[in-house]
Amino acid sequence: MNSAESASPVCAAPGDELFACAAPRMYAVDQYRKDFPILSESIHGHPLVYLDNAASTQKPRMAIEAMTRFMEHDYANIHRGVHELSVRATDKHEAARETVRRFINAERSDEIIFVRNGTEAINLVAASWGRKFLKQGDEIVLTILEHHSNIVPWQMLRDEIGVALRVVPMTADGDIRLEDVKAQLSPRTKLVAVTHVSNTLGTVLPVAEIAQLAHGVGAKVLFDGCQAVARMPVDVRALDADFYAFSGHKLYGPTGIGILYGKHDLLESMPPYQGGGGMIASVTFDETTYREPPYRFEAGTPAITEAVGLAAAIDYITTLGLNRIARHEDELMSYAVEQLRHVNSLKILGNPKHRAGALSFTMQNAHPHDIGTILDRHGVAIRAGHHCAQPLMEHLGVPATARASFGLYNSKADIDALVSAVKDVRRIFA
Ligand code: C6P
Repeated sequence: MNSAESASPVCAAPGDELFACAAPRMYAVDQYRKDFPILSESIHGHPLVYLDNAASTQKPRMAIEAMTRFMEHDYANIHRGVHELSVRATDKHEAARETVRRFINAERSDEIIFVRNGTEAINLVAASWGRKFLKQGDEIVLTILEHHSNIVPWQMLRDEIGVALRVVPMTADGDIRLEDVKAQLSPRTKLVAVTHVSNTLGTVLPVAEIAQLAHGVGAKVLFDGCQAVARMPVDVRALDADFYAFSGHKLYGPTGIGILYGKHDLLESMPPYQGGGGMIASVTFDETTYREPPYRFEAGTPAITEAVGLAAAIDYITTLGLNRIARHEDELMSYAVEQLRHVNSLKILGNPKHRAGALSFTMQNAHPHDIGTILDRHGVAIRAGHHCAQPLMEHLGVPATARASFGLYNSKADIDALVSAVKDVRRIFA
């Protein structure tokens, strides 16, 4: 059974759009949960309540089985062999690229570069595009909400080249306003690199409008889509993204694989990021010439099995429908905010207009790590820490937060378990 067959109770009608059901039916969360074997685990004697999806999502059986099947029947290295298995593996790897292209509605599959994760995707842009096209005095605009992966590569470039970083502040609610973005733009702005969804406050940024503003001053845009792609339809052409970066493991796929999307003309103008096998047209000891994108940026043996798994995961969630997943998660978020608001001594951080995925909170007298540890004893997995967003933590005046984050398989019963466990924390630290 392939992933489309097994996950198709809802959107199987011919003519269904990629992201929307022609005839939306009930969101069958209990049914989808069965597709994720790990969700039937018990933790400390409790059924697992997995609310750490912003860190990494669990894997549907269809993705696990696709990888096993590939390794048992089709596995070999790609591009280099004339033998049957190498041809099959190459075909599957390229088919996965096409699946990703369709998923984010890129125009061409050679705009899809396989990397290790979202972090590597951003580093690739900094090291290749940044080094070639930026010079001292140029400016890169970020926001206060960024993950370290979308801060540190630009700081490294600042230290190397002398570009300046400008930071868009947020409102007291944790929103990014377009006027505040505009205030940071100037003819010196060469890149606006912002997250699509904050991994800490869950803020959804107005990225299409940000792209318009950035392009208005002649700058390129890079969107960090790590927290967006699994929970809302993403159309890189509608967003007019120049670059879009994300990880496979937050998209119900395996670790070790991520994606950099780049507009074709931009990629064509960029030099390689790493040298090695697979990315060259010819090599002599005097000179090397490089292949066209995306291969120019894919030195060495890539994560072949993982590409197959990622494609299966994308097939799975596409069949469920990204719009339906988004609506389900929006409902869960509203329910969670409503329930947690009533817990004494608990403070939810931020109140953005549109919050997706992640909900951060603190509790009086209890350190977030204590909260996380006690919740774990109840079988509830959340994350506690700075979430690789230390500048945001500093701005919020906290060293860390507790963070619950949702996935397509979470239910209101999971939120009830969270609230009940959080009340136990309150009781212990009262
Ligand atoms: N956030 C979390 O929030 P990697 O590690 O490369 O797969 O993803 C990095 C990354 C980049 N941008 C955003 C917005 C992210 O949320 C993340 C990963 C995880 O728990 C780990 S800190």
